[in-house]
Amino acid sequence: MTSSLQKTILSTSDVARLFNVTETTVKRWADEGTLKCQKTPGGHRKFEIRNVVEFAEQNQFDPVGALEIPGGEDLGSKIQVAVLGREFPVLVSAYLRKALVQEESGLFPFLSYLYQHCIQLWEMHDLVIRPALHEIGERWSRGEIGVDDEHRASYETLEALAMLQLQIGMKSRCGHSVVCATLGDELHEIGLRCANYLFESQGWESRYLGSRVPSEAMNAAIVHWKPDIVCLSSTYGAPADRQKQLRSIVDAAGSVGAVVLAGGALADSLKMDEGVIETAHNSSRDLLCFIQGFDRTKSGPGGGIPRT
Ligand code: B12
Repeated sequence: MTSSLQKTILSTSDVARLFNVTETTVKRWADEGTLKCQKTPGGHRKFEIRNVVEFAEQNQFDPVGALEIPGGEDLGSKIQVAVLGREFPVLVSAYLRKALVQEESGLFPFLSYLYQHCIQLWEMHDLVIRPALHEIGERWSRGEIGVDDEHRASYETLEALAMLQLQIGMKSRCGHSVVCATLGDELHEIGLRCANYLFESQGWESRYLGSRVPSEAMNAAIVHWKPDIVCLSSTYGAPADRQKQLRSIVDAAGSVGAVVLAGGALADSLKMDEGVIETAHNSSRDLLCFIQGFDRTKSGPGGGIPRT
């Protein structure tokens, strides 16, 4: 049975419930074409979640009703209340449970549920996933959970983010491109994935190289693809090694006029005296502001970058 948490298509009554309007109103929106819908052979209107979210954004409608979470979800009613009240600490606890307790329904249905209620991608990254994984790191360092739990939670998170991305889909291409990679021996990749999906959701073409890319391969990719931005994420590793690799990346990026943008826990230690590198942005929210204000013609140190 498909639960509401797993829905990718909403019915007329679901949409009516989300916005606290009658089904007749939803049908009118659909028939007028303001809210995109498909009709089943039986004539029922069906709504793709991405279209409902886009409709809500365009009309500045906030969901005021939470979709049902059927039986079996211990946290069901708490999640419903939290998603409407944007009580992020409750959503972080729910994420943690789902990441650590095998019997709980998975992380993708949960993220999808948040998306259905118009919680934005950057909010999921910065206010749910990041604090939840931070807590997992704390529990691991206190010896309360094993490395296996941490690995599983990471894997499930990466998978859930990928599935969510399929559901959200891409805005039409904006003509900009980015190369995404981590530095050195770095295995921490979730922050980079968040950045990658944010770029894609804004219509950027992303060449995602992931972690442990040899320096020469990374530089060759930069020179080949000539991206507008080289996006780096750094969490762990010896400063001297990172700095050396960074120097060569900045040179490669400079040769094609790309801006180098770094984030992650160690981003601040990546500041360079010279070269085009931006480290002022260290969250998905900042990154979104940056992407939305990006203007390659003004690129250069600090160029085209709105300070928040
Ligand atoms: C998951 C995890 C792992 C996973 C990574 C799996 C994967 N595929 O990514 C695994 C199990 C492999 C791992 C391994 C290790 N880990 Co680890 N890990 C973590 C953990 C729990 C979560 C990190 C994470 O994904 N966070 C979620 C993301 C969303 O947050 P984020 O990375 O900060 O990204 C956000 C922002 O920083 C920003 N951002 C990130 N990148 C970018 C880029 C740009 C351009 C912008 C604008 C923004 C931006 O936006 C993101 C969204 O908000 C942290 C705990 C913690 N406190 O962070 C420990 C942690 C980072 N790990 C740690 C350690 C010690 C290790 C190991 C050395 C353990 C070991 N002894 O083997 C190895 C190192 C391996 C290596 N060579 O890299 C320490 C690091 C301490 C330190 N700084 O020295 C931590 C802090 C745990 C701890 N409490 O001690 N780890």
